Amino acid sequence: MVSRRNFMSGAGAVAIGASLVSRAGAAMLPEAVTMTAAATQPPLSPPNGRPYNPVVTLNGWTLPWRMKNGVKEFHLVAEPVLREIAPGMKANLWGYNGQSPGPTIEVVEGDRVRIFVTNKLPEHTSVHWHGQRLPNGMDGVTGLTQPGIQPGKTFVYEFVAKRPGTFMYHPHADEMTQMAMGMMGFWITHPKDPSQHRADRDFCFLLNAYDIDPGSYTPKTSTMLDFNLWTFNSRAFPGIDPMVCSQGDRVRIRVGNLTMTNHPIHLHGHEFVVAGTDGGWTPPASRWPEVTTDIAVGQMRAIEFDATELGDWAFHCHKSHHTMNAMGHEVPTMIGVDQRDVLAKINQLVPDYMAMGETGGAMGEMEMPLPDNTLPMMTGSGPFGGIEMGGMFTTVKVRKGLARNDYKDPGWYRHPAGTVAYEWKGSDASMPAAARAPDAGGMAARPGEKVLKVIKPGSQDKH
Ligand SMILES: [Cu+2]
Repeated sequence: MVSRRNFMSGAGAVAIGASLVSRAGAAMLPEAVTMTAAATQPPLSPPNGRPYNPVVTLNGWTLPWRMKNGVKEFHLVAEPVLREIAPGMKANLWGYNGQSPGPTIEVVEGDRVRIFVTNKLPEHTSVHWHGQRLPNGMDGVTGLTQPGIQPGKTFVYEFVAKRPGTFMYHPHADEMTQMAMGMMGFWITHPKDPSQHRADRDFCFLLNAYDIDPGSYTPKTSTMLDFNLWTFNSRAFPGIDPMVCSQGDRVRIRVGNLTMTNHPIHLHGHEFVVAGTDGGWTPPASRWPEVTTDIAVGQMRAIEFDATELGDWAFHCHKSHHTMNAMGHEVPTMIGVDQRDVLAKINQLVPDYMAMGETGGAMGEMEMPLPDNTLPMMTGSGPFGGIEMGGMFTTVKVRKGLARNDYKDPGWYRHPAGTVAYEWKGSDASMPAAARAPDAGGMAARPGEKVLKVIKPGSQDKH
């Protein structure tokens, strides 16, 4: 899926001697590799340079480089892209090298890195290397440390990746627009000793958010709070791939937040520790077990756990509106409202109208006509029916005995007999007292307990 569209552009078809190749090469940009797919690509094992254990970018990929006189050279192209948010919805975003977010850049502690940035956007841009120690003039803040990169121009950034850890990149130029359009990417600096901070599976992705009206394709860039698409790496569930692990693996998940609000990220079935932040690796003595960690705006967290428990474990933002998609946020609460009469009247005027939620939401499996190019609010189905989730939701799938580099979706977990919650089929009398349904008057009393009748203020006046 990697296309080499600009490969050796400018080299021409002239046979040249070896000594000329390097001189011609010196004037040539590294190829601008581009990606056409939104699926998770396999880890890029380093073909040259110092060894490291590569990461897997969720619904993303790692940018290839070339080595030139000991310098790692990358070529980022800032450009408009068409990103599939999930099957059934595409968005006109801005990104790098064919996708939003841009490709992950992976280097090794101590590497000298040269990044060529070509601007194919209709306005100026820059790239800020979030979290890096570098010369001030390489920090990428338009107006402050450099002039903006004008459309059609290429700038060069060069620095030594001094500190191992997890970083991000994004523009510091017309940020409101450029971040709202999806311009961001991940940066990993691996430790120079590959036996340090080792994980068997090392995933990474960015949290991002868009405001795209149902039926349209381009984000509203002035939105400050009311986003309607909450995404991992510009993908919404069920478009987000699972994170596949082998039982017993040490698993790391690195998450950066470039939305405009915080996200409490929650893993089911396992406890994790926060092993890294934007500031670097956390000292082991400072780590405590968590099942949810809040990631503030502009922050990065690397969580680690042992994948000991087999199954399909939910992994999601714990803000319930962030596990929803675009359609249906403006629906009034109808719990307890008998809508039959009014529905009959509305249906004479609007034949497709559906009454919603007399007994709750129940929208996960609802089929209603949608405008083109949008995603229903709660969607995705599993082996037991509708999952009723969208947005920032995926699964960690733990299976026995997977090969080290096997990341393909193993399908749904097959639960051993007797390990799935089941319907009670016995008699009411054989149920523990606490589990019996309350009678109409209020809470069921245990033997010897008094039932308090509560009279609310005002309720007596009506008699
Ligand atoms: Cu969230």
